[in-house]
This record gives sequence, C-alpha cells and structure tokens, in this order.
Amino acid sequence: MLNIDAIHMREINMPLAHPFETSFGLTTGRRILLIELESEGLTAWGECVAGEHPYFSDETIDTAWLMVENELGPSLLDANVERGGSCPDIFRQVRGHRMAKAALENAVWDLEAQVEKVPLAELLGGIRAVIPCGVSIGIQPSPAQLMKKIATELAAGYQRIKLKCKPGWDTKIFEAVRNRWPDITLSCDANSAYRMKDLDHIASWDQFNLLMIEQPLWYDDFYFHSMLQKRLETAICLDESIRNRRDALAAIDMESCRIINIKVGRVGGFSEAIAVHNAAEERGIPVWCGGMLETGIGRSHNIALSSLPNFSLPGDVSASSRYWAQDIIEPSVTVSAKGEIVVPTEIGRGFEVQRDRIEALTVRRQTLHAKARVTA
Ligand code: OSB
Ligand code: MG
Repeated sequence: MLNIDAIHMREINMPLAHPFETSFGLTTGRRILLIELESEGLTAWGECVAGEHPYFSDETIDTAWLMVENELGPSLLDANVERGGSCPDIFRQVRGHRMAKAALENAVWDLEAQVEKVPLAELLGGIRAVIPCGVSIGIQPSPAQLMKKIATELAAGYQRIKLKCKPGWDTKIFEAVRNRWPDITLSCDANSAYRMKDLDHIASWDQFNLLMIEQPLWYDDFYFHSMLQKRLETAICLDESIRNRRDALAAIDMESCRIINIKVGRVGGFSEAIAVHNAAEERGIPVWCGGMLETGIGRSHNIALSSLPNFSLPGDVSASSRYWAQDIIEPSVTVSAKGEIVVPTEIGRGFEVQRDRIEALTVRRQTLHAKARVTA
C-alpha cells in the first residue's frame, strides 16, 4: 500500500533557452504543471506535458489543472493505491485527459520506486545501462541557421537529427542537409501539416533516405496514413495518432506506420506506455521515446522509460542545456560524446529535485489532502 497524504500542485513558468518552432507554432517559454506527492515522509514528483495551447493535443495545462484538482486528484486520494500500475483503474471513469492522468500516475511510480528501493528504470522493466539520443530541431529563421544548428548537435555526438517540417520548409531543406551530410541518420516530423493532395510531394522524399517521416497527416488518423505508407519506401512513424495500446495495434495491423513514437504523457502514463511498448515489440515494430520540452522531472522519467528493450531507436530525450539555462534537477541531464545518456542506478528517478529553484519559479499552487485515515 502506498499511503498518499497530500498532492501538491504547482504551475511553474520557465523560459526556453532557445525558442522552438513546429508546424503548429512557436514556443518561447513553458507553463508547466508539476505534481508532488507526499507519502509517509517521502516525496515523489510528476510532470504534466500538456502545453499552454491545445495545438499538439486537446489538453492544456489549464484543463489538466482542473482535472487533477476536481477529478483525478480526489480519486487518487480516496483509492487504495497498491502501486503505479493501479492508476489506470483508479482513473478509468474519466475519459481522455491522458496528460493529466500521466502526471499523477508517473508520480506514483516515482514513489513506488523509492518505497521498493529500486531504480525507476528497473521498476518499469528497463534493461539498458545507456540510452541512444537524438535531437528534434525546430523550424529555423533561415536555412543557414538550421545548418549551423545541425553542425552543433552532430559535434555534440547526437546519433539522429530530426527536422521539424511543414509545407515550404521541407524538400529544399532536406536537399541542403543531405548535400552537406549524405550519411547521417535523418528524420522529419510534420506534426500533421500535410493532406492527401500532398501524397506525391511526400513520396518524393524517398530520395533523401530518411529513417522515418513522423505524423505527416491528420493527428487522429490511421486510414490515410496507411494509404500513404503504401506509396512510400520510407517508414512512417506515428506520434499524435497513438493514444493507447489499441491504437498501436490498429496502426500496426493497418500498416499505417512501421515505427512508433511513445510519449508517456500522450498515452496516459507509464502503464499504457509499457503496454504500447510491449504490443509493438511482439509485432517487430521498433519504438523510441518522444519529448515534449520537459523539465528535468519529465526528462528523468523519459530516461527510465527509454531503458526498456524495444526502445531501440534514438529518442528525442536530450541534454537539459538544450532547453533550459538552468534545470530544476541536480545534476542536470548530460549527453556523452557518443550521444548517450547514462540510465541512473540510484533508487528512484536518480536526480534530485531542486525545491528552492521550483519555489522561485512557482506562480500558482494548490494542495489536496487525504481524508483522515482510520488506522486499525
Ligand atoms: O511532435 O515530437 C513532437 C515538442 C513539442 C510538441 C511536440 C513535439 C515536440 C518535439 C520536441 O519534437 C521534442 C523535445 O526535444 O522535447
Ligand atoms: Mg512528433
């Protein structure tokens, strides 16, 4: 039994070290909901990856806040929580709101790892000592700036470069990058910026030998992606479309993709992330861990998840310094010259949370208390 005494919610505001542009817009700073669980003297953390606007998903930090405060938080405090894996059942009555659920569930796993005195990675079923890392590079003000950025990331050792793309920032860019770097592992991510009229256009990218094309079509689609995949040599990777294990099975069986990006927030927490991982593994589909511009808390959870066996492709989990002038964990996440992150072997997430720094960044807070427990 994990006795959760209180759930502390806070919103922190953090400016990004570098603005990040995707096909759906520009992000210069993040408003982040953090969850802190208090349990018999232990403290565990979760991070909600919902954005400020409902552009990547239909959740935002404000909808997540409301759900944690009014629905999910009270349910968790009322439940018998055996372990992190108990959360999907506890939250089952609430439809959707997966990023809000994940923030709480992941904090419970973070707690369970401390109680069981094991590394979080081991608790999740991880087996890797190090994880391979790639970077996601946003749309840049100019091609010259993109080339400079790629050179920097390659020099830092990253194993895969992913380029954000959209109509007008695609073929010419891929051409320029391939001319300069014919052999690097390269992929692109459209965040749903294309439509069926673009089929021939997308098929022409086969010439660039991309590792994958991520989420080219609608954010909620499998069928049209399967039509596109038939026309391509290049693998499609789905991100937005995959909400759970059943989606992964449908997408794999329909041949809508050959690779899956797993984001723990997008699928509703570690339990479902593991279920998606296992379903893909059984069908020979590799997965990798996506990123949502997380602070060190979400990043440490992504590192633990990425240590599972079928995370065989480099993920979007990269060094803290690519996002933040100063992270909220100690030590910050660093990447070796070989483009790897070492999976912590300490108990729990393996990174200390810097509470003073979080206090200074907090703009809103709320605490939910458990009802007094009757002790037999
Ligand atoms: O689609 O993978 C995406 C960031 C925000 C929203 C969606 C996505 C991304 C990224 C950045 O690609 C990944 C990262 O570096 O955290
Ligand atoms: Mg993506």
